[in-house]
Amino acid sequence: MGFCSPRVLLFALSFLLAFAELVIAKHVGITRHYKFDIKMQKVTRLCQTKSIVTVNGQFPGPRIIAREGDRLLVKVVNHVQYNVSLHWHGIRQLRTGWADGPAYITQCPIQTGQSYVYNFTITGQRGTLWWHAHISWLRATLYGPIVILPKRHIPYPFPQPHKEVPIIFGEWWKADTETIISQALQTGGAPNNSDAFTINGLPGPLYNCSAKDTFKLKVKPGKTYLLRLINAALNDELFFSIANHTVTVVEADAVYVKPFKTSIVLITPGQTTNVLLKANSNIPNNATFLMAARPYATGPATFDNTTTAGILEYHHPSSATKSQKKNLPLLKPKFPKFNDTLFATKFTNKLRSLATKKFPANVPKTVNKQFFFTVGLGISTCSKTQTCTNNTRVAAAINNVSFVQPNTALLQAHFFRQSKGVYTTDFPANPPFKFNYTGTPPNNIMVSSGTKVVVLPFKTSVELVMQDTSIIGAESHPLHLHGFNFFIVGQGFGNYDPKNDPAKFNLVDPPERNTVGVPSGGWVAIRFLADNPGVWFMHCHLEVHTSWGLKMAWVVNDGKRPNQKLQPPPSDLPRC
Ligand SMILES: *[C@@H]1O[C@H](CO)[C@@H](O)[C@H](O)[C@H]1NC(C)=O
Ligand SMILES: *[C@@H]1O[C@H](CO)[C@@H](O)[C@H](O)[C@H]1NC(C)=O
Ligand SMILES: *[C@@H]1O[C@H](CO)[C@@H](O)[C@H](O)[C@H]1NC(C)=O
Ligand SMILES: *[C@@H]1O[C@H](CO)[C@@H](O)[C@H](O)[C@H]1NC(C)=O
Ligand SMILES: *[C@@H]1O[C@H](CO)[C@@H](O)[C@H](O)[C@H]1NC(C)=O
Ligand SMILES: *[C@@H]1O[C@H](CO)[C@@H](O)[C@H](O)[C@H]1NC(C)=O
Ligand SMILES: *[C@@H]1O[C@H](CO)[C@@H](O)[C@H](O)[C@H]1NC(C)=O
Ligand SMILES: *[C@@H]1O[C@H](CO)[C@@H](O)[C@H](O)[C@H]1NC(C)=O
Ligand SMILES: *[C@@H]1O[C@H](CO)[C@@H](O)[C@H](O)[C@H]1NC(C)=O
Ligand SMILES: *[C@@H]1O[C@H](CO)[C@@H](O)[C@H](O)[C@H]1NC(C)=O
Ligand SMILES: *[C@@H]1O[C@H](CO)[C@@H](O)[C@H](O)[C@H]1NC(C)=O
Ligand SMILES: [Cu+2]
Repeated sequence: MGFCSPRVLLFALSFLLAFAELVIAKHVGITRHYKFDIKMQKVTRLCQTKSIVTVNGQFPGPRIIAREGDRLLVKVVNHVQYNVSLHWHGIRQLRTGWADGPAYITQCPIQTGQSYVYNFTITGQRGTLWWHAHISWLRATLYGPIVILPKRHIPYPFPQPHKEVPIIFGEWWKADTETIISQALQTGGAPNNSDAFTINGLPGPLYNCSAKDTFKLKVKPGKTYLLRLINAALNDELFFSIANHTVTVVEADAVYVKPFKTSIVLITPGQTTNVLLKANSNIPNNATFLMAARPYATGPATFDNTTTAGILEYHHPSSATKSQKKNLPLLKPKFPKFNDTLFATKFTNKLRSLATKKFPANVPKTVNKQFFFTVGLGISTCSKTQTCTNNTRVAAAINNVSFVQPNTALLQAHFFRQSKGVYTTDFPANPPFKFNYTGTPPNNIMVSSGTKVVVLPFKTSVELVMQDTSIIGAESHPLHLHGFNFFIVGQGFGNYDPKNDPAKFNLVDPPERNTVGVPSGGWVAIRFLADNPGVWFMHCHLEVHTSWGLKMAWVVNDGKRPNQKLQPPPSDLPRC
């Protein structure tokens, strides 16, 4: 029989078909194009109209919807007077650090009239993430959800919801937010508190002159809804609750967790949490419940002590409704005290990775390098151009180093081996000296400053303990790491004890996230594998603390193989 006999051909054809099917089943990612025009838009909230920076005139900004494996091409065109850069919060950006976005870390800002195409692939992630501006305080109004669906034909590890609803919390100032932060940096004090929190851009009925700006979610009894919660507030961790309802937490920071029920969710700026809401089948038609969010606040400063609310409204299928007509009360949820750290701890301790065969928790079991970082506030001297009281200003630091923003992007300096005069590689692995971090602070509360990084060889397994300090005041700090997810292997109160605490670490099913609240007056231990070459920002996601210098960067060197190296910069990368 010859090679081209019909039987051989048929065999070859069926083999090819089977192969093609295999490839299709594996889901070949597609490329999704978005155009983001940064422009000003007049918006009225709380009876006050102001001009805000938006994407495409929308507030909150447009939703990005993609599937795991897809490539995103987001063309950003800057039509406003401000420098802009956008960050795709939680996206791993494997070897594509140029698309990560923090200004002066991975790119120079997109200046007025310029554009830049963010080009990246979503690899190994599905769930809720979000995008936001990453320069000054522009993220106050420049933010939106990123919904990453699983690959085609791959189900959720929980029942398919009837509907999926992004719920993005924001923080609203009546005044211009760029003026707020520049004024604070000028005087060296704390920036003015916000006037309201928002749900999907709307403050809701608990504020004056705001009832018409209320987010409403209509539900059908018996159906299940997936709420994709995102905390985009600038400076406040939030409790979220729906009157008379419990929700089931199923995912945090785009990683599935072991489901658990709760009536209150705690979410820090930078975090996302997916919850299932079952609309009860025995609730009367048109019944309404408030869904609300208000701060969890532990710091020394005052805060915006207000509550944003939306309305959950029940709608029965029309036939059953006609007869009854009742005036049903609007039920309000109950919240813990604003500083209920015990509640916060109980909540975060419930978060556990799924740790199944399909969704393993790949916790680094061995550690190559250990770091101990103190995080907290301090003071610094003022420059001549500032107008400070007593010549001091509030500052914030990691290991007593308050980060000074460079004039060019760290990633460029790293890639082109031109770090001289841009950054130094001596970021300390430990604080300069030991003290009772959560006790009486040392007399000298001055911080030092610099543009310092930690350099890590490719695939270093890192253990990092972050210790809150009580200098000026103990406070929960939501630390966010770019370029990686990390495992939260332990947390506790007081001073971290390197002798006894590691024995209690959870290396089996710790939660995997990109943002973690360092407990107020306590510590948290995380582990991550430095398998992503580039320069990766780590900072407090309370924007006020970032402005004060609570930030640093990790430089992860290339590996040996071609697919372990940072890609070269795109040709349209903005210049400084
Ligand atoms: C996006 O990046 C990929 C991989 O580096 C590259 O092949 C492609 O040409 C880029 N696309 C655009 C529009 O820049
Ligand atoms: C901040 O608050 C102070 C005191 O109330 C006020 O004088 C100042 O104008 C406010 N700043 C802005 C930018 O609104
Ligand atoms: C709402 O307006 C009333 C009357 O003007 C005022 O007394 C009250 O303090 C305001 N409440 C808030 C939360 O601003
Ligand atoms: C809501 O909960 C309260 C008590 O927590 C209860 O009295 C009330 O009947 C409930 N209402 C509905 C509509 O479920
Ligand atoms: C915040 O407001 C609540 C009422 O909503 C009040 O009970 C509480 O004392 C206030 N807390 C602070 C610190 O102002
Ligand atoms: C529910 O609300 C709709 C529209 O708001 C109204 O037409 C209907 O009569 C109401 N039904 C009941 C039972 O109150
Ligand atoms: C919470 O705040 C109250 C003041 O409203 C204070 O008395 C209490 O000690 C604080 N609790 C904690 C745990 O800090
Ligand atoms: C400034 O210094 C004086 C004298 O040391 C002190 O009394 C005052 O409280 C200080 N003011 C501030 C705002 O720190
Ligand atoms: C640190 O200070 C706290 C609060 O004053 C105290 O309870 C604790 O015992 C001190 N720890 C050490 C190790 O001295
Ligand atoms: C921080 O650095 C400053 C300036 O070098 C120094 O005076 C201070 O003692 C240091 N503080 C701590 C807590 O390390
Ligand atoms: C915008 O960025 C460029 C490049 O870093 C810088 O030279 C310029 O001063 C910035 N402009 C503003 C208004 O911050
Ligand atoms: Cu902080």
